[in-house]
Amino acid sequence: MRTQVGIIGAGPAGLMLSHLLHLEGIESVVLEAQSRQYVEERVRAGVLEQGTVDLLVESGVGARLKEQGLVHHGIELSFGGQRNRIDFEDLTPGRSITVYAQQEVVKDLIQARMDAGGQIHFEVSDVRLDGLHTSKPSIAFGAQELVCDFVAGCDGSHGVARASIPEDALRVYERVYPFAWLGILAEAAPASEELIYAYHERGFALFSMRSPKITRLYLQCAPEEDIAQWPDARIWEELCTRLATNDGWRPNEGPILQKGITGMRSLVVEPMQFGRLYLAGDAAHIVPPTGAKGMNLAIADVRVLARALAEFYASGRRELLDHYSATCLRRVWKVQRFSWWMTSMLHRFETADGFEHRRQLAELDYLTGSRAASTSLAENYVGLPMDL
Ligand code: FAS
Ligand code: PHB
Repeated sequence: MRTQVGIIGAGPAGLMLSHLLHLEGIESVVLEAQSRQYVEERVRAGVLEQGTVDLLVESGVGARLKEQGLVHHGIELSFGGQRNRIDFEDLTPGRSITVYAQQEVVKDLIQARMDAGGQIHFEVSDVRLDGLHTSKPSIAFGAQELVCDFVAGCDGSHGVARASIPEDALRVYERVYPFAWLGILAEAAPASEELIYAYHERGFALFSMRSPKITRLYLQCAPEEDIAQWPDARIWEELCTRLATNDGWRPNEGPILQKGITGMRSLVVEPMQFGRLYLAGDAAHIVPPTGAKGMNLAIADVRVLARALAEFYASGRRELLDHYSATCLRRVWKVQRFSWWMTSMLHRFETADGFEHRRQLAELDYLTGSRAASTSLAENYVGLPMDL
C-alpha cells in the first residue's frame, strides 16, 4: 500500500490529523489496533478548550458539538466548605470551555473521514516501523506494508511509535504522582451547572458531567487502590463528604454506569521527532487530568503538524517540519506547568503535614481572592492561544 502520511492510532490526535490533511488535499491512512466500536465507546476526556472547539468548528466537524456540547463560562473551586467561582466571562472574555465527551469527538471525526472516503484500518496487529531515516519510511502491520513519505505516531502512551525510537535519541522527563483518580459515570442529573474542583482534607474530588442526565465524578485514591474495595455506597459517601458545602449543596446520586481508576503522571519526551517519524499527543506527552488538557494538547500538536506537512507538500520547504518539535514543546511545557500546579494545589499528599495543608488552603484563598491570580488560572484553563 502507498500513501503520503501513515498515521498510527485513531484517537483524537490521529483522526484530527487525517482530517486536517484531507482538507489540505494530502492523503493519509490511519492504522488502529482496536475496533471502531471500542474507540467510539472508550470513556476519557470531557472538556474542550476554546481553541479546540474553534478548530473542530472551523474544519467542519463541529455540528454535533455545537448542538450537544455544554458551554461553561466558569468553574468552581471548593475548599473549607465554600465554593468559589472562577468567572471566565469576566476574566477571559470570549473564551470559555465546552463539555463534550472525547468519544463523541472521535465519532464525529471517524464519520467525517468515512464520508470523505478516508482510509481507517481498525483491528490491525503487530505494527512495525522501518526506514524512518529514509525518504520512504514504511509501516508493516500483519502481512501488509504501508509505504509513505512521513509517519505520524499518534498511538498514545503505550504505543509502538515512541518505542521505535532508540533510547539514546530521546530524553524523557517524568513525574509520577503518589495518588490516582477513581472515576465514575452516574445516571444522575448534574446538581451543578459547572465543574467543581474540591480540595478536602480527605483528598481531592471533581464534579463534572456529560449531559443533563449523566454526571461524571472523580475522587483521589491510592495509586494501587483495588476498585473491588469501592462498592457504590462507599463511593457516594466519599464523594458527598468531599464535595458537600456549608450551604447544604451535594451531588445527586444515581446508578453508577461505569467506574475505573486512572494513574496520575506527567511525562514529556524530547524531541517529538525522529527522522520522518513525528510524535503527537499522548505518544509524546502525558499530563495529569486535573487541568483537563490531554486531548486538547493532542489536537494542538496535530494542528502544528498538519500545517508543517501542508507547507512541505505545497512548496517543498521543510522549516515548519524542522521546527515541529520545538514549536509543540513550548506549549507542552506550559500546559505541563499548569497541570502540575492544579494537581499539586488540589490533592492531599501523604507526606503533607499541617504546614503544607494550611499552605494549600492559603493558596486557594489567595487564588480565589485575587483577580490577577484567578485570571492566570482562567486563561490557562480555557486554553492558551494556539499560536503562542
Ligand atoms: P489516544 O490514547 O486517545 O489514542 C491512541 C490510539 O492509538 C488508541 O486508539 C490506541 O488503541 C491506538 N494504538 C495504540 N497502540 C497502537 C498500535 N501499536 N497500533 C495501532 N494503534 C495503536 N484529557 C482532556 O483533555 N480532558 C479530560 O477531561 C481528560 N480526562 C481524562 C480522563 C481519563 C480517565 C483519561 C485516561 C485521560 C483523560 N484525558 C483528558 C487525557 C486523554 O484524553 C488523552 O490525552 C487523549 O486520549 C490523547 O489522545 P491521543 O494522543 O490521540 O491518544
Ligand atoms: C471529565 O469531565 O472527565 C474531566 C473534567 C475535568 C478534568 C478531568 C476530567 O480536569
